Amino acid sequence: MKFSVAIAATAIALLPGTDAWRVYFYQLQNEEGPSITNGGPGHPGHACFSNVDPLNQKISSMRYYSDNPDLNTRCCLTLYDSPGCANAFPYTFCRNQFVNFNEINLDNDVSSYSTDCYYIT
Ligand SMILES: [Ca+2]
Repeated sequence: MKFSVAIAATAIALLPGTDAWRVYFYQLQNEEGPSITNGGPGHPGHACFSNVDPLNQKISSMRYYSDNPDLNTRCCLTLYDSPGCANAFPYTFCRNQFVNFNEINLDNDVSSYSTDCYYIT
């Protein structure tokens, strides 16, 4: 009995998106096609993720999870036109959401992204 409880707890801990910021980028609209994902604990501060290889200039949709309830932090995601977090697009994503990039004129254009995490007050 104790063993099965431990397995269940481990499975929940490994589920992405349940306890930290996480982003999924998809080559096609509506979360279809090849994808990449990344995430982190959401410690306060800024971080640049300098490329989206192998989907550079190919991303068409995004699923984003912003919060880490355990740390009480939230992360805002910024997208960039160029690698190395250069040439920011004028959009910041600070909540759980899904976006088809053609709806905001970013289809096949994103090349890097950054996070800015802070404590939710
Ligand atoms: Ca671009």
